[in-house]
Amino acid sequence: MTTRKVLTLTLVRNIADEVLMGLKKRGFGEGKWNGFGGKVEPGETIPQAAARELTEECGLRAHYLTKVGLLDFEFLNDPVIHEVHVFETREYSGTVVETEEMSPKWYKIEDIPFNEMWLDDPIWFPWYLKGGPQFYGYFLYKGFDTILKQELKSTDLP
Ligand code: 6U4
Ligand code: NA
Ligand code: NA
Repeated sequence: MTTRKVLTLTLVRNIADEVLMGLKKRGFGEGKWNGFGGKVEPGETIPQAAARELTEECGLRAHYLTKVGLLDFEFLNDPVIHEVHVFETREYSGTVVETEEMSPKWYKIEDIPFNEMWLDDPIWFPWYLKGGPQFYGYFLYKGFDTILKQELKSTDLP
């Protein structure tokens, strides 16, 4: 039987149009640059989890979160589907700080380090960066270095 693990992923954009990426220092995705996020805890909404994880991982407080996409990840021979809710914030306060989990850095769009990110990121990130409509993505991984199946389409998120 498959189960779903609900996660958030938040991308921060500044007025210079740079994207804040975090180098994950521990746990799932260690050594990869990524947005900020984690598991939704019991009793919180998905946007609340996104806001909490953002603050925990890089110190910023989101004033406004926009839903940009939904990603489902499956790993071959693993019954757990990772359901990742992707948000963007352009309105936030606070100071970017390094945390135990993440080492944050602003990237110009042309410098985003795709070769040190999840393999699926070069597929859906450009869609996000162009400001396209909300997207739905599905990726089936074999291990962490091979994508066996992929899908990316526009959708309307609730
Ligand atoms: P802790 O250690 O509790 O703070 P936790 O809440 O367990 O962290 P974590 O850090 O494991 O969550 O969450 C994984 C993060 O990685 C989430 O933000 C979602 C993101 N993520 C997972 N798979 C991804 C993938 N294939 N591509 C991607 N982001 C992914 O871009
Ligand atoms: Na996390
Ligand atoms: Na967490």
